[in-house]
Amino acid sequence: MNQKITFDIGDITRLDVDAIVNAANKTLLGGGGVDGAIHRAAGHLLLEECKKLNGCQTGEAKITKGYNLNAHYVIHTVGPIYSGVASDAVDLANCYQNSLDIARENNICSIAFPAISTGVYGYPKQDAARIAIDTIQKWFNDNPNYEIKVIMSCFNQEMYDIYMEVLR
Ligand code: AR6
Repeated sequence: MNQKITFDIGDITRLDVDAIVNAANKTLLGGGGVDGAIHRAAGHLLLEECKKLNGCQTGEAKITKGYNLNAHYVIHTVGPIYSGVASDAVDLANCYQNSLDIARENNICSIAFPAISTGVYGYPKQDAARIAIDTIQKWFNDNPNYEIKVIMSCFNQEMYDIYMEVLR
């Protein structure tokens, strides 16, 4: 069965995949970090579509077109603002799970995730990486007949090394 996780180091906006995931905020109206990079690369029509979505709750996900990106779609999800409570991990896992569910609903066969919540939202990177990998692997097990390639986009070598550590 063709389900696998691979890793890329660099800017997620340059990836040639069906969908890239945006680590957005609840307004879905843009921001800094990967959100800012995606909106800049996609162009202003992305913001126009996002304005119609009525925001997004933490852990949930919504899809738009990709406009000027190589990716056909952007799946916007809102990670938890890390505070150390137990619900942070549940919310973060929901981001990955709900994004993959939306991918499946849209016949998306390749999807790239940034390390959601590990920037401005302050989630400890190692913990977040473990939750990401565990949740994706669980989703593969729960959806055994769906073929999809998942790329973990690492903005730098540090994040890549953390994923490798988690996989060891
Ligand atoms: N490509 C791939 N990864 C990136 C890129 C990029 N171009 N730019 C940053 N990262 P963050 P969050 C990595 O802060 O923590 C925004 O303002 C970055 O190194 O983008 O979920 C939103 O509007 C880090 O590992 O997202 C929200 O308000 C990871 O992406 C808030 O930030 C996530 O960092 C969301 O915070």
